[in-house]
Amino acid sequence: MSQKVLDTDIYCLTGEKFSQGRSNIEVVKEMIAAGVEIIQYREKKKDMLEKYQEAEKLRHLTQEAGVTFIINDDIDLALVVDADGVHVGQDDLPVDVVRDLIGEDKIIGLSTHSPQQAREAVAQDVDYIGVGPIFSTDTKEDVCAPVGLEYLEYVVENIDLPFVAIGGIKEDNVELVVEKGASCVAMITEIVGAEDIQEKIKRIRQKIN
Ligand code: 3NM
Repeated sequence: MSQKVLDTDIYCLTGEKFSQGRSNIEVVKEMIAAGVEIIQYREKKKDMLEKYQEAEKLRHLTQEAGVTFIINDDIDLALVVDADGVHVGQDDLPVDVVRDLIGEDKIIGLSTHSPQQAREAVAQDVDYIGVGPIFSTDTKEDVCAPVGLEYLEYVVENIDLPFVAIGGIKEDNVELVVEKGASCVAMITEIVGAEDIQEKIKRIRQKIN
């Protein structure tokens, strides 16, 4: 599973407060219609009942479309909606504990922000890592300062794990990230905040490929 998990160009995440009044459901339908192959449900501020109800709907939509569906942080939620995996951060439960809970067949993604964290991830049972924030971003609270393209270069050269570049990536800087060797890029605001999400994804894709 791990070799194929990020075998795609764009990794989309939800973020309802940046979605110009559209619901996560509407936004995800647009992402799917645009041909996105991996989507992460990320809602830090909603209560669990609302997250459960949304994640259930998104699971059905993604399943019908054959889209990989990842849940941010909540292992219990990932299990109850039968998501394809979970994405955790450095301050969440340790990866071996997450693996015990979620089982062998699910994907585990881990956010990393430094060469040391990337090296540690290699020694753990993760299927892919997030590499960021590449550029400055206000989307994630408490995120560290941008690690820039340097950390990305380190990962490209030294780390044998699938990875996705994230943080402040936009249509007009995505080429820099791709030039450094990223083949999969994650974006929140640039996509969920776009007036025409499908058109935005199409243009970003043209730049990546
Ligand atoms: N994780 P935007 S940066 C969710 O560096 C997230 O691990 C990051 O949002 C990391 O595309 C980030 O709007 C926010 O900048 C990405």
